[in-house]
Amino acid sequence: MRTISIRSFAPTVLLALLLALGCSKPQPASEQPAAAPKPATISVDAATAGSVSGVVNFKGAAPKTKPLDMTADPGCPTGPQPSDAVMVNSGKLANVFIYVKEGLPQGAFAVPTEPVVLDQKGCRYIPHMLGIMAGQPLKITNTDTADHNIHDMPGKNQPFNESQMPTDKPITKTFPTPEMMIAVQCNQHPWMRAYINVMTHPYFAVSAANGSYEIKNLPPGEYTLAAVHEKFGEQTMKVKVSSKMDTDVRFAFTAQ
Ligand SMILES: [Cu+2]
Repeated sequence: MRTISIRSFAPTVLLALLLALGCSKPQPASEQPAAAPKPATISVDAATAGSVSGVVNFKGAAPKTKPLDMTADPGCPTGPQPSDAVMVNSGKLANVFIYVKEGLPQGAFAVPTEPVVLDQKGCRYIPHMLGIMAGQPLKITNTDTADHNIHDMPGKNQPFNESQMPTDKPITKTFPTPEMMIAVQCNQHPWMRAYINVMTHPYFAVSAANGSYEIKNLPPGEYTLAAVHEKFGEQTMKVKVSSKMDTDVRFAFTAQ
C-alpha cells in the first residue's frame, strides 16, 4: 500500500519541483516588468526665476511665556531662560515655517547632499524650527557639556530616540516621507523642543527674530504660500511670482 502511494505521488512531486525551478529562473531583462519611471528632475532657470519675501507680523500683545528653568542640570544655563515656543519681537513673529503649498510644476526637485544641522546648544535645539527635503541628511550635534537625548515623534517616518553625550559623534538621519511639524524632544530636558518639516521641494524658509523670510529661485507662476506656527496654526495666501521680480508677502498672526 505504502509503495503504491509513493509511486503514484512521485511524478507529481517531480513535476512540482520542475515547475518551481522553472519559476525561479531569472527572467531575461526583456521579460522583467518595467520599474516605475522616476519623475523627471525639474531644472529651474535662475535667469527667469522670481522670489517671495516679507515679514511675519504678530498683532496684539505678545502672549506671556514662562521662562525656562534649566537648573535641574548643572550642564545647562543657570537663571531663567527665555522660552522659544513663542518669540515675538517688536510685533514680529519668529520661528514661523513658510513654504509653497501648491502650484509647483510636476516632477522631482534635486535633493541637496549637504546636511541640515540641528544642534543642541544651551540646552535647547538650534534651530527650533527647520525644513529639510525628503532624503536630505539631518546632522544632529551636541555642543553642550550636558548629555542629551534626541527623540522625534513622526507620524509617517520612522521615529528615533538616541542619547548623545558631549563627546559623541554627530548623529545623521534622513526622512524618506514628506511630513509637516515632526516634534522633537529631549528625554533628559523636558523643555527642549524642535520641529522638523520634511518637504518634496526646496521652497521654504523660517522667519528670523525680526520676522523676515525669503524664498528664492521660484519659477514664475501662481502659488499657495503657507505659514505655520506651532501655537498659532497654519494660514495660506495666494501669490503670483513674476520673472525676476520679488513678491512681498506679509503674514499676520494673532493670539488665539
Ligand atoms: Cu537635552
